[in-house]
Amino acid sequence: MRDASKQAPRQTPGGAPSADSQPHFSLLSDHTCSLLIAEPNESGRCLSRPEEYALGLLVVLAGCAALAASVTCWVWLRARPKRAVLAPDGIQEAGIIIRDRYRPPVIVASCGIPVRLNFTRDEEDPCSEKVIFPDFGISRSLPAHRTTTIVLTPEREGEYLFTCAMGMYQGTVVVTGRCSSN
Ligand SMILES: [Cu+2]
Repeated sequence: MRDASKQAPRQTPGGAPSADSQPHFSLLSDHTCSLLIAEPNESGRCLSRPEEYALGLLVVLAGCAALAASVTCWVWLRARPKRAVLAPDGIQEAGIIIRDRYRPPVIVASCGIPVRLNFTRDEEDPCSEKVIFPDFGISRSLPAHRTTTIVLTPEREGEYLFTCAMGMYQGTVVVTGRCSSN
């Protein structure tokens, strides 16, 4: 829409064009506008400096908030635990992909039922050649690009760490629920 104020140059009372023959867009008075900021913006509004700063700050804050939210979301998705699913043979089962880390890093399992963990090593990084479950006395070699199955039977509630040989990759089996043995 054409701004009615975008009209012909103002005329001085005498009829001759004024020295300031630029079209005048401002909602504020010419004088206020020129005091606060040199030029009106495209929408025809004359934004004062404080207004512009506030707007800029708002944009930056909104950007930061959006970034923080997406980082939180990403971290949450990455660390989201996976529950082992009861297989037809009565054993709980979960798959873990190894690529730069254990994916997912947390497996939730019920107490007193054997847990079958299928490790698929999707890399050749020597870091992940072995997986170690210190609490179960298990140390197993994992051939690259293959799935290796490890079965453990947690008898107590708790968190059981598993790592690569150097401890750089870390995962946890979280055992919950009533343990039949105690
Ligand atoms: Cu390692």
